[in-house]
Amino acid sequence: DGINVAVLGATGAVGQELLALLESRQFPVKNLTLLASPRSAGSKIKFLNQEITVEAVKDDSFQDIDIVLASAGGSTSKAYASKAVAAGAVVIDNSSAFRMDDDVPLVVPEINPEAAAQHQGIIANPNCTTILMGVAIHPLHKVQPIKRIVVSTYQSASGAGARAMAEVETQAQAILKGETPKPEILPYPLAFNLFPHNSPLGDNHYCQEEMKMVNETRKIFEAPEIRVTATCIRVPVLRAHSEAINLEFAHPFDVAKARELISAAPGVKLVEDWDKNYFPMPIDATGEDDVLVGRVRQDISHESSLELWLCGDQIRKGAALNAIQIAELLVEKDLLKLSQKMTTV
Ligand code: A2P
Ligand code: 11C
Repeated sequence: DGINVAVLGATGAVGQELLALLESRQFPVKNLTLLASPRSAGSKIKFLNQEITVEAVKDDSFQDIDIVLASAGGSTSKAYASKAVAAGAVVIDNSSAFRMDDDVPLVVPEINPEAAAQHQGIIANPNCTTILMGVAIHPLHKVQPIKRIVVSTYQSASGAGARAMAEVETQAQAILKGETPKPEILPYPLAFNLFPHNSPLGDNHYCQEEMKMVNETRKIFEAPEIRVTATCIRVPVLRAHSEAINLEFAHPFDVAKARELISAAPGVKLVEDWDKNYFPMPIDATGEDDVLVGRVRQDISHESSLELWLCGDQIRKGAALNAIQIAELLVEKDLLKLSQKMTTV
């Protein structure tokens, strides 16, 4: 008994974290298949007490697989997700390829676990910035609907992958030696610098990363009326993202009540020491499952608005942990074979 799991993108930053979480959360893995590009085929990765050989993903890689955890980029997901579903697997996809498709649930287990039951073979994991913001603000939205969100992000290198993280470290070392390294993975120097997110810009002058925060939040909250504006910035931090968030409500929201709700919410930890001026920092959030929230305060410029600040591990709750929680939900609620049932009925 157990679940046959394939990790697509097993050699990447998120893939590695997926494997660590499958181990540490004792996910009931029967067989584990590790898939990546031909570049990594033949390399070995340790899982529990086994050495597993990485295979180059192929159309027929998904026979007998129950769950595919995909984190190998949108084009790889587009190429292989339908093959995996046709072979009877459920794909939990970390890319942006299917998130806004009507027949693909976009799930954050703390917010909309019920949406997972509607899957037809693919469940999408939201963008990291959206997940982190969602778990922090949904507890307030449930009590009084949010009218408008103004968010600014401070996004770590991990969001651009393992090679971007390595580039920031080597860049910093080179700069300290007086050299001027040429960026290779990231578009601009990131060490001792920052830049607006480099995803493609739309006609409205918002980049794709910013529009993900707008559209995905509305879909997960099932609240198309929420107005959202985002400014996304890449900062020289290795793996935790931060966000400054302003929430506007129809009526004033008691700040003490907001703190209470955030403290009690799953997946979130209130971290604030107003006397010591101590609030969440990316180094505190690194390696943590919870999103750290603090500086919850009344907006002095608007009576019905609150301000808050958060830091969350981009690779964990922003990606791998959320995907594993979805996998756990599928097992717990017996939702794995739903797609097969639907096609055979
Ligand atoms: P590989 O290591 O063989 O390149 P990250 O986001 O940390 O850069 O990781 C990306 C992951 O996606 C890696 O595991 C990478 O494998 C995998 N990947 C990238 N392109 C492809 C592809 N065309 N087919 C399969 N896997 C891919
Ligand atoms: C970043 N959030 O930090 C991005 C990376 O849609 O999953 C992940 C993009 C996505 O750059």
